[in-house]
Amino acid sequence: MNDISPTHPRYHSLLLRDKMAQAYQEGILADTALIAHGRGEAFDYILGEKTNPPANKAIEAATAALLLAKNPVLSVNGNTAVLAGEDMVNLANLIQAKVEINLFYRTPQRVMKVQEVLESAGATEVLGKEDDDYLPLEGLKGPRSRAHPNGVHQADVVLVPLEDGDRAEALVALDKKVITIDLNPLSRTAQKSSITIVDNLVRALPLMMAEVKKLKGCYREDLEKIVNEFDNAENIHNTLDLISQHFKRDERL
Ligand code: PTJ
Repeated sequence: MNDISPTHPRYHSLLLRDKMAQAYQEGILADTALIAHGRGEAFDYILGEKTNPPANKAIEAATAALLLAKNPVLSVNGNTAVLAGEDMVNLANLIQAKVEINLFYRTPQRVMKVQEVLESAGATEVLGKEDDDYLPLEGLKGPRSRAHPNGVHQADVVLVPLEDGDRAEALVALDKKVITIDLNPLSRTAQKSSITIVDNLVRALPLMMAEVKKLKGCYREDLEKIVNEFDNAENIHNTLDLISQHFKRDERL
């Protein structure tokens, strides 16, 4: 771990970089994980490294959808496990969701390492392990098409942070409500998902847990109203507006 001063203006971002670099050395992450992280950092910088109003709106809708779900599943890849494994497990416990590993660059070694991260974060049941049964997800090829019969395969609502576009699209085509957390509002995943939270995973998950506590006592009709009134395309459009305002503001520099 590098010695980073808490007074450094990019302290939190540098801490996360260190965590990712360390996890890469330990073989938890895919070879391209740091590139994906860097893309996320660039968008986060443009978004002011804060949770913006459209993200808060999506967080509310996503939480309502998860509370309404019969079989909610939280899908975890390498980046998600390293950046926010504990928050994913805590959120799953809070809403009684299942946790399932799904890796784009799947190897038995990485699956075991991600499983270890989740178990040491307190997960008692992890699906998608190397020896687990699985059914292929229609419309997808390769290892990422693996879906646990009691997990993603039968889920009605799936949270897929930092997902690839093909898998998000395939899940939507199977009539599942797909919630993603992705800092890039232009990614295919962001555009194709049912509810897109354009925010950093590390900020969005604690806010989702706070929202669960807020919405837990609500009537189903109130939760349904929140979900039905949410317009993902409009919300992404509002995020893109924020980004363009950011650039206009900086024209003076
Ligand atoms: O562990 P694996 O094998 O499943 O591989 C995981 C990665 C992330 C490497 C793989 O799925 C991949 O290549 O993803 P992409 O296609 O690069 O997409 C990752 C998306 O996540 C990009 O749109 C990034 O902007 C976004 N992103 C990166 N870091 C964050 C993020 N979004 C939210 N919070 C972040 N911290």
